Amino acid sequence: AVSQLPRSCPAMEGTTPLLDAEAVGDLVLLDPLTEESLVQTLQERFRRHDIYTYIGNVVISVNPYQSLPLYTPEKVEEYHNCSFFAVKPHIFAIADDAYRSLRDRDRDQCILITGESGAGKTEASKLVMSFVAAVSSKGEEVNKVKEQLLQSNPVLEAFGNAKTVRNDNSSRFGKYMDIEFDFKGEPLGGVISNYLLEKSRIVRHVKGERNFHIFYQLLAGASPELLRRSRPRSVGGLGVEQELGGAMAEVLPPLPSTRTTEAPPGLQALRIPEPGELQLPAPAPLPSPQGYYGRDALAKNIYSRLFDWLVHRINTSIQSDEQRKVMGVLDIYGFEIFQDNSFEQFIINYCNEKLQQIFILMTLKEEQEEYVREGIQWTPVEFFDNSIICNLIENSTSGILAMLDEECLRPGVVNEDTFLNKLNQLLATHKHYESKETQNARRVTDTSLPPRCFRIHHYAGKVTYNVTGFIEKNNDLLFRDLSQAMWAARHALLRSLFPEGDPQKVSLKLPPTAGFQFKSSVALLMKNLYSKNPNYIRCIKPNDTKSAMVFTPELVLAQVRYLGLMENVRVRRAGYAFRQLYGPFLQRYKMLNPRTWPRWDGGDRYGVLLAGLAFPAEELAFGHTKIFIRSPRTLFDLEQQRQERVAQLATLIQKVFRGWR
Ligand code: AD9
Ligand code: MG
Repeated sequence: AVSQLPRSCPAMEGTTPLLDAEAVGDLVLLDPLTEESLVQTLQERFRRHDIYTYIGNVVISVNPYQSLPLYTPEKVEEYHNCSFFAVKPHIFAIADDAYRSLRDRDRDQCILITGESGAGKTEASKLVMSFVAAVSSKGEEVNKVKEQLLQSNPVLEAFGNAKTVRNDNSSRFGKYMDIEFDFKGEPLGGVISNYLLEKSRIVRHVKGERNFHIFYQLLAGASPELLRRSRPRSVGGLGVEQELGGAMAEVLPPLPSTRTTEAPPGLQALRIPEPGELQLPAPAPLPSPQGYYGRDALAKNIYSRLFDWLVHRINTSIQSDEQRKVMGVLDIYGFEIFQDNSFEQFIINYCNEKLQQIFILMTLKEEQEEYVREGIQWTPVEFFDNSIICNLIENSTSGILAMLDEECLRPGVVNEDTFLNKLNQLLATHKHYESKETQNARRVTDTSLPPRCFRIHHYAGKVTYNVTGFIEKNNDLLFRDLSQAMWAARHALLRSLFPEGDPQKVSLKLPPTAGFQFKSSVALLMKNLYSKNPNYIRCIKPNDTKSAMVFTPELVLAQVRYLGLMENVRVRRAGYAFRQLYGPFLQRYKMLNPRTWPRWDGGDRYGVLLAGLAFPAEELAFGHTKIFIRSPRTLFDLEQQRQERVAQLATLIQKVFRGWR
């Protein structure tokens, strides 16, 4: 009988996907909130293939490691112009919300995607891009732009991704892409910035991993005849074949001499036809350690500069002259805690520390702005401010990076021991810094901290860094005669990659250190992000075996910690856990009050409804357009009452129908 009811009857409306009692779709509504309940909820949802969960407007995405029917054209349609509360949590819902806000409210957006290696960041960034491409308007010109934007992914992945133990398609660089739109919301073009390519992979990688995809693709795609000529296949679409083709021919020969534990198949085939040509790049006799160093530094430099050039080249083809509105998508390595952590982890974790800082600042700012907009009293929230840790690393006089730079520039014998000593002296009392020396001074005996190490208490956990290699990696020096040899190359592109090799332009100034460059680009990125409306996608890897349907709670818990999700929930519900526009709220709960349902008896409906619901006064706040509910429990009470009422009504209606028959 119930199936004959008119569609608009409230008794027919299901539970909102967010208020699913066993596995809430929004963790802000989790009650009680503990690490355990949070992980359990994610697990239960994962079991049901509900891989997306919210914390307010933050999406958590748990990698399903299988293809789920979640991204079909029908799904795009479902989430396009969707009402956030009426549909299941989804990455498309966030993309849609961001896109609409950009198009209709003229607010620049940024989408920040973080998570550990293999958690699904790159897939998420591609889903966002393809959703925006699908819902924005069509037309020949626009489609060409969209195609170019989407096509930049495979090119960058070929050169910047590699198989690692964690991920078969691991991005070995950080990427930020601004997609530019006109005032109607049509894509015009884009700009890509890249961060910290893992160039050491060119000369060394661990067993079971591979070098960058491009080398295998070149070899797999080339005919024996082509291989003999060392000319690769075109990369298609972006008009870079000519320049790149020649460049790769120059880049390929040095590879056989590099130390890879697993030589890519076929690389041995390669010969240097005229060994005489090696005379120029090998001008100075060096003891073997320096010789190896010079060789590796050259290979790394050629590749990383080529990668920068490629990004620049893609930018020149996708950049538009005008831009009205921007949506930035950031796909960057998450926090890393390994057995051995070195300079790279230090830099990556610094970046994540900055992202956490901006996350807290922006979430609080956004909350505050919403309260002001809605005319609601704002009470400041207690939260952990990680500025102290950011400062420990980046302060321009006493930060760890500054001290490292100082050590790198110091004349005379420099080594990491003097660097560590300096840190120990200057940071002896810093709450977030620890080493064997400071531990001794503080009379802490912790046998887990090895020599030559310092430990930082990051927001996401304690990480022990070994200083070995810090100075060399930060200096990142290329012998001058090598850059001069490259500058003398006949190949125009190769030559252009080494402008400092021009003997006319010999400068006595040392190039900026790797740490300094990274700090500056992070600062620029933060400034850029801060000017935009943030949207977050937090990716979680459910297991270490890339298996579908396996959820390892301990692994997830560790990520929940270093993604700062508990803090995230706390900040989100610091004021009011739940908010909704009056219209949908009234629609949902009007049946709870005989004065608002089935017929409204006049007057202010919200007032009438809420007066009838008998809430403690401090549980509610009334904004200009939204109602705010302080604790999840109140909302669940309300939902409970609604469920009971729905059941009651259903029985009643069935009785009536039976009476008719
Ligand atoms: V890394 O830091 O670049 O090493 P990501 O980028 O976080 O890492 P990636 O997006 O590359 O991870 O995802 C890893 C693999 O997980 C993909 O190659 C897919 O096989 C799988 N994956 C990720 N997201 C999804 C998804 N939404 N649906 C199905 C997925 N499979
Ligand atoms: Mg990736």
